[in-house]
Amino acid sequence: MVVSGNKEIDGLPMTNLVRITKDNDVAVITIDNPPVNALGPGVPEGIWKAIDETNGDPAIKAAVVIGSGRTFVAGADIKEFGKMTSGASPRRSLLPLLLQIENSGKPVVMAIHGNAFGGGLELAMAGHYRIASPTAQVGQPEVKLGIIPGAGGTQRLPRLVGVAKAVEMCAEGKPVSALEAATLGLIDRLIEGDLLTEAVAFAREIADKPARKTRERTENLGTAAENAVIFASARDVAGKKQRGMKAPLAAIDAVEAATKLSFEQGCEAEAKLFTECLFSDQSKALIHVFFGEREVAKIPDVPKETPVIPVNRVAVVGSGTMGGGIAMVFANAGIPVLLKDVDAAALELGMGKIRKNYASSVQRGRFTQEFVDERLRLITPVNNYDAFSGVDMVVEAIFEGMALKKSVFAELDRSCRQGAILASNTSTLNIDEIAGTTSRPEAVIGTHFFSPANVMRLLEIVRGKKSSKEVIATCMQLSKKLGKIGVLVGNCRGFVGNRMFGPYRREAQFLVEEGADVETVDQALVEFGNAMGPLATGDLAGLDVGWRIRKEYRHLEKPGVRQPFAEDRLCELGRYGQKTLKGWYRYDENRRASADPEVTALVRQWSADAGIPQRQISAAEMVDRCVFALVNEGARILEEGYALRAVDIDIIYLNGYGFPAYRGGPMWYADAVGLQKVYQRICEFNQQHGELWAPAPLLQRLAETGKTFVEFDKEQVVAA
Ligand code: T1G
Repeated sequence: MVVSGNKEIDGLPMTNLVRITKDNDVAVITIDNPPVNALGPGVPEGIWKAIDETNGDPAIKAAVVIGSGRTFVAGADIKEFGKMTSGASPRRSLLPLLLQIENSGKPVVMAIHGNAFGGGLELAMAGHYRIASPTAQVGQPEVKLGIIPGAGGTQRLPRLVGVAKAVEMCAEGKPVSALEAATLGLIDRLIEGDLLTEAVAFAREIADKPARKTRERTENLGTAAENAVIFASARDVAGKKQRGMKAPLAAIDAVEAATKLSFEQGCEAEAKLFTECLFSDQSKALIHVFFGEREVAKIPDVPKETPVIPVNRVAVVGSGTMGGGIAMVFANAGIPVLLKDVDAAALELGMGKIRKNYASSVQRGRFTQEFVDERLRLITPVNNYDAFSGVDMVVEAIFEGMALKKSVFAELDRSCRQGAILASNTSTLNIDEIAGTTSRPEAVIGTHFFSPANVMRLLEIVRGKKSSKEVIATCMQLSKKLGKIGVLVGNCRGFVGNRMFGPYRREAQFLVEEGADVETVDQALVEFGNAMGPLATGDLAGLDVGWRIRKEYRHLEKPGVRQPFAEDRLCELGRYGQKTLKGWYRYDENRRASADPEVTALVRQWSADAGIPQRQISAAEMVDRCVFALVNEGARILEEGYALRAVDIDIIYLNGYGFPAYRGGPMWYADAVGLQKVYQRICEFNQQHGELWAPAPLLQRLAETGKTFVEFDKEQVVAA
């Protein structure tokens, strides 16, 4: 039974999610399910009813399907997936609806603005024609949720755009602009004017012409020989770019089915693969990530309505690697930047790096030369604070030293207008102490970018004791404009990400000191899914950075507690990592790493001197030691309130530390392993290695009461 309107269908409350109106001889079917017209309960039924009405009305010659509000259709309703995996009826399945549209006796024109994603694009492909606003985007992003298109997308898309492009779109999940879609044959016409008016005119134009059904087209399906090459290369790319993920490979299998089977059989193959993916742990983790990325934007005591400060001009102090990268981030978002350094020589060095960076982006085809020229024009090098009175925000990105930072902030306090945001990119220093040197601590906040700033998506926004709500709201909103994911954290040493990274890297060192090989430790974590091993990461960042910090904070270390020594000793030997071509590994002039027997010999000797027993360590223990160290510290951070939710920690780790998205982040991973198991393992490590492994009280409590971090987060929301 399918009806629309304000009725109840099989116990489902119905609102007016799909409207049908008539423009003389054209039916206009409007999907109105804010915010993104997801195909949630009631929408497919409504469209079905509207198509029936169109076909039943002799005065109607064609139909237009259009989305109300900001977009066409963003796909199936992701919130419903949990219900599907727990066995709800597939009654609302989209496949039959799409066949019904395709079989419609009257041609159906899909009019796309905003996004046609996932089920939205599948819906559009079942129409006989697609027209779009030039700014629209279309795509099959399902792999990002750990699933594949489930409503014929893998079968219809290759029929429209060819096998190679369909494989790319389904396996990589990247959206395609309407302009590109038009050249691919996915969009029949681009509409500059009013979409609905033009769609109705277009529908009239094609009403009497024979309409083609996408599923019956075969001309783009290629030959077996051509396709074999395409699929082999796609599997190769997926194995490298999406290492460890199952959905991209399933998506490739499904598109391959389109080239080998009939449409109906292909859909069956797709459905089987879709179900396998939907029930996988990877998909649950990735859906957690999808909602988590949106959740982190919600700050309980900084409501959505909080006024924000317009940020139209900024300044960055310090033109080193971080400062230069941050200036590029602002310029890429179209915001003019003053880039300040001490003198012309320092500035020329900084600007040179920026130019080089942009040139390589042009070379790799990421940006056009025009785009880069325009961005470079937005960056003005300056060697004094004279023009700072005209900026809305400053990001300080100088060397990590408190005295120096304080003098910069005192200067900013003198030079900047009241109301401007004074941000520090510090990764370790106390924001409140920095704020204290100004007459306006409410304007001071931490904006901790990750290196390389123009590439990494994470932005830790560090809330000082006095940071105002306006300043926080502005930075959170700005992060989105800058293409970053902003996560609000509290002001503790290392903030959230680096505070957890300390114990993680500490354990990697311990493992080597206990007898594991450097590359075996890294390999274990890479196989777990991390982008890089912990020791190789140290070499990349520079081992001397941590060494210097440790020296500064040595007085805070508790006597008698085990501390790693290998990295400090490597630094004493001048082995700082990649920059000295020697660290945990040795590097050739192209910075290609190889194992260094000298390091093995040195560590073995140091361990023998320290009396550390040497043993065989399994890959599983290596992963537990490093990852549970993250979890334990994460639990402390949560309990102390420096992160708002466990999911915030997950989002930090996925976007700033190369943690595999398909594992959902360290806290989600711990839930998936089971907190009781994690807690037990941490207790074992505590016995073996002492106080550093004292279990976090929150972890203990959750484990003992059979709860999860997800449940902890829900309780926080209720409490707020
Ligand atoms: N289902 C449910 N809720 C959704 C949703 C969806 N598909 N898309 C967005 N939302 C919510 C989101 O959680 C947020 O809620 C609000 O809408 C605004 O989103 C059958 C199986 C469309 C580009 O993967 O990429 O189709 O936080 O903040 O920046 O084969 O949302 O306000 O409460 O992101 O303007 C495939 C996912 C589904 C698209 C808009 N589709 N969405 O971005 O706003 S699977 C997707 C997006 C599928 C078929 C398969 C983006 C967007 P809240 P937002 P935005």
